[in-house]
Amino acid sequence: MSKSLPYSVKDIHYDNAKFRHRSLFKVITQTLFTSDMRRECVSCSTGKLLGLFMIFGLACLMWTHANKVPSVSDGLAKGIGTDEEQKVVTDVGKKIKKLTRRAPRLPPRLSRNEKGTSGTLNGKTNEPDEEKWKARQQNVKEAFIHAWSGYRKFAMGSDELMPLSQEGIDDLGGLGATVVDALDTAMIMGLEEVVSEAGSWIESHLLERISQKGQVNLFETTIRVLGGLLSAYHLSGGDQDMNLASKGPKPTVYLDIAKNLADRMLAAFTSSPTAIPFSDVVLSDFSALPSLGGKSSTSEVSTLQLEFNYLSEISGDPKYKTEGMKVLAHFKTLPKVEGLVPIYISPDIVLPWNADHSGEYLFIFFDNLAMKCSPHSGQFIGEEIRLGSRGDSYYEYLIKVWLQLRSIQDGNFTYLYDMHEEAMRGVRHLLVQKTIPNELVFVGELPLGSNGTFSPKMDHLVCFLPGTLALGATKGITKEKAMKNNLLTFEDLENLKLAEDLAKTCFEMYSVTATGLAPEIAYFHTKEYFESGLDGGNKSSEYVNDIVIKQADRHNLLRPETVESLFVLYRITQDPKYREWGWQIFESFEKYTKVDSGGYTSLDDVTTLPPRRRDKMETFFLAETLKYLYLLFGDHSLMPLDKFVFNTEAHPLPLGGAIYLEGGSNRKGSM
Ligand code: DMJ
Repeated sequence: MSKSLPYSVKDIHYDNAKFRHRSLFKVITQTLFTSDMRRECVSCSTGKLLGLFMIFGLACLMWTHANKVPSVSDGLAKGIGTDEEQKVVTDVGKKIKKLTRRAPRLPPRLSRNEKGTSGTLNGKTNEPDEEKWKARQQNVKEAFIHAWSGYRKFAMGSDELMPLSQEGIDDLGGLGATVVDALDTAMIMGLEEVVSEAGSWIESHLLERISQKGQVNLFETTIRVLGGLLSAYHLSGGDQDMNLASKGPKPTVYLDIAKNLADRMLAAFTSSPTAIPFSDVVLSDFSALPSLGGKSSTSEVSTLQLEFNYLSEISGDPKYKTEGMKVLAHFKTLPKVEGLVPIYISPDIVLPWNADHSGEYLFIFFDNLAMKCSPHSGQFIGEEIRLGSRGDSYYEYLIKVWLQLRSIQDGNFTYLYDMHEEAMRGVRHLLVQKTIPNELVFVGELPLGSNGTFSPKMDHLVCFLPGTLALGATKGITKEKAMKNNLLTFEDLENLKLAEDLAKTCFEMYSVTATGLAPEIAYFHTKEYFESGLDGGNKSSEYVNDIVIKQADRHNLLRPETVESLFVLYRITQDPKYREWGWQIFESFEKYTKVDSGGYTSLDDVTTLPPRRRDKMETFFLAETLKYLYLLFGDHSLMPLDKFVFNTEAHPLPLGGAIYLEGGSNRKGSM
């Protein structure tokens, strides 16, 4: 059971005298002879000197009194003095304790700068400013309505909208992914009509689709469809035995469909010979298969647990959590590079002694039969390490699953917190570098090609990391509160600093381009790497020479990671600059990606004006990008980060409360 946060153990690493226990004698002598005092004493007046002696005398007096305090056993044996006397001795004891108390690990004070930027979350409301943000939040709501109406008009029931062609496309297995992904954003925004349309479609069509559809990707279906259903269940009051939605289906509809879907997806876990699930499932016949080539993405297999755990919680059936958590328990046992992991993993079996290791594949011989296997068994494949594609949400779920399980005091999973800490240390040590000439902080990749060196390349996907770092540092409460309560370790502060530096870089990836929108991938100017003529097109940006954007990486898919981190950082640091950055990004989306007839489109090249357009509105634009912007501009009491954990597709799941207990009953309704 992890009743308290694992802060105190960190103390022992600090080589700083002020963190160690000090005797009363040392406290007094150190107070008298600190360097400041010594400096003053060179010219001190007799008055000051007398003052010092008085303090010393008083302390000695208290010390003698304290020594007279009888021990508890003395008291019991002899029956100690009057109440009054006892009060005096206890007070003196307390005073001494105060004097000898360990100094806090870090001063619970904010710098003047931090105080100055606390904004409205501090309790001091700045009304005209709040009006401005309310209006901006309304703009985001209108953008969502525009996106939804395009989808509804041209693509209702398809996975995604192609806004230029004005038709739908099924790229995600044909489960109407946009409907389910968008639903909880509409609930949060209070858009009853959309909730009713999406909810009714789900009620009338989704079960049928699930039972008829063929192969879908386990990860995409979990984070978008299962995650969307679970969030809708919670937000409509399901786990409180209420129906909060005035329109649309009853919450149990979402839960029943979620269970049906997850029961089919369990095949990915149960068909695999190892703890690593297969990448795809065939929904119609409850079967599963590995990806072509047998490699699974590390991020995919480790980004299912928030959803499966919550489903166990609300359904009362532990099987989902059991299967999902086996994966992370297996990851715990695997060798890592300072907590960092390769981006591929194999779900295959352990190889027996009679395997031929000579080629790319292994051949196992049984009599005259040869069996072809991929070369590992539930082990990582290759040496590519990155926090971008195929690696990203592994690092996101370590801390989020820990937060989820901590909130139900399930202490069996503290290893997740340790893995998170180790990984973030690894990021800081092996992957963080600064650019030339302006020292932007970025997170690169390992290794570059076959020579195994660092690559100064960062996917936009990595921009989830500032949010994850900040969440891991304060566990969702504000930095101010965490500092007041002395909850931040030195390492937490380092992670927060990296979060803020990296968020700036992510924002500059937008502002350095002609459109104000980030490319899919950026390279960074370092001592070892630069290519001229590949800037973002905004010559007035201070960072035009720090960021290199290659031809093939210039697209923008309406991705959410940067605004997600801005939202989390705003909630945690209360620094209003994050809202302003978010607003600039939103304005660029409005200017260059909005399609008049309905919907928003991804772009082919963000570095030229007017930008070439692609023809797709990804589901995460409604599920994540617009939701995070709406929350960023809104009141901090909406979806607080210490009460909700967002899955990687921005579907909020409640922390604590009605969690299923192993071997026990479902504590439904105890939120
Ligand atoms: C989303 O589907 C999820 O956030 C996922 O983890 C990776 N990225 C896309 C959005 O960019």
